[in-house]
Amino acid sequence: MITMDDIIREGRPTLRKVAEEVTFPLSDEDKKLGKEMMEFLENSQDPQKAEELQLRGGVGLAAPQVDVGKRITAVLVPSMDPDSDEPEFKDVLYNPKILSHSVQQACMGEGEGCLSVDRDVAGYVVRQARITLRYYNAEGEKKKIRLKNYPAVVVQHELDHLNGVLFYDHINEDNPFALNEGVLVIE
Ligand code: NB4
Ligand code: NI
Repeated sequence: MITMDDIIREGRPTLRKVAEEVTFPLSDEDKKLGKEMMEFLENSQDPQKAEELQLRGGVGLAAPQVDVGKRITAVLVPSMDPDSDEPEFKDVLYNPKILSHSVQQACMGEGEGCLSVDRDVAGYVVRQARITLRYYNAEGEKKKIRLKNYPAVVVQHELDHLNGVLFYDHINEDNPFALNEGVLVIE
């Protein structure tokens, strides 16, 4: 089981490297890692388990964060509708790639946090509002999906990890809350 002790923090070299693609059929190791990463997110979103295991809440986790330099990420975006228990988006993504994106940009109104960064870094992280994503699932099936707003931002945060990029790399140092016109602020 993955816990906070398995998550490496900024300063560790793996977080700044470009991760390697996985090959298909997936090895048992790559399948197991994907499952464990999703289990971490599920536990982190379960108030009881998160408390017991002392987990920070997470909606995404990328393999480099557990010191594995492979292009694997788990995403679990809960539904925004409190009456639905169907997640907004849930999957383990192998070799994900953004095929195209909107001109429109978006950012989280609260800024972003990262399980590999033990401090608050304030500021807007401006990303693409909508993306067309291609990835392979654990069964090796090719998926092509469109995501917008919150789930699109989460996936872009995770893809950054696969390329050695951390969220604060995108924050304007001089004016962390500077925003160009037309950027959608996700509340
Ligand atoms: C990834 C996110 C940072 C910004 C937005 C948010 C949380 C993360 C990092 C975009 C992607 C992890 C991976 C949350 C959280 C809302 C949903 C459901 C119930 C608690 C949970 C809290 F925890 N970010 N943390 N940060 N990362 N929303 N929520 N809630 O997930 O570093 O690379 O459980
Ligand atoms: Ni992160």
